[in-house]
Amino acid sequence: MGAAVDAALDASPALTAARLARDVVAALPSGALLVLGSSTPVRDVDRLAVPRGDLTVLANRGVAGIDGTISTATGAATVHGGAAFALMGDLTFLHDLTGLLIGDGEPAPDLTVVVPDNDGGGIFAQLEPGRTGTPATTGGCSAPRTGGTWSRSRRRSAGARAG
Ligand SMILES: Cc1ncc(C[n+]2csc(CCOP(=O)(O)OP(=O)(O)O)c2C)c(N)n1
Repeated sequence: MGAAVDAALDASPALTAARLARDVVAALPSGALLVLGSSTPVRDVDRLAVPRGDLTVLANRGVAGIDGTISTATGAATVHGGAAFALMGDLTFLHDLTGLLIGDGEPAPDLTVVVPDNDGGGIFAQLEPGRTGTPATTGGCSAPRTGGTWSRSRRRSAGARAG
C-alpha cells in the first residue's frame, strides 16, 4: 500500500501539495516539532506520510479554523525550544501573516514555515459539495486567494448584478 502511494505521488512531474506533505515529514530532523494547518495539510500528512515516532505533531482542531495557525506555530515552536516546522496552505498562511511578527525583546523561535503555492482552498474540491455532478453544485467550489469563498456563490452574485 505504501509503495503504491509513493508511486502515485512520484508519478507527478510537478511538485504537488500531497507530495510536499509526505516529503516534509520524511525530511524533518529527529525531535522536531511539526504544526499542521487545516484542512488539506493535516489530511495529507495523515494519509500519505510514513508515520514517525520521533516527531511532535500538533494541529488546531476545535472549530477547525484556519485563523491563527502561524501564531499557533510560533507559540508552540517557542515552547518546544528546538527545530520547529509548520506546513499550511497558502490561504491559511495569508490569513495569519501578522503571526510572523516578533516584538522587540521577544524570543525568535527556530521555525520554518512550508507553504504550497497552489492558489488556496483546494480542500473544497475534495469534499462532497465540490465534486462534479453533486446536486448541490453545477460548478467547482473553491476559496481562491483572490478573495472569493465559494465560486458558485460568486457566479450567482455576478448574475444578480448583471440582471
Ligand atoms: C477562520 C476560518 N475561515 C474559513 C474557514 C473555512 N476553511 C477551512 S479550510 C479552508 C481553506 C484553506 O485553504 P488553504 O490554506 O489553501 O488550505 P487547503 O485548501 O490546501 O486545505 C477554509 C477557507 C475556516 N476553517 N476558518
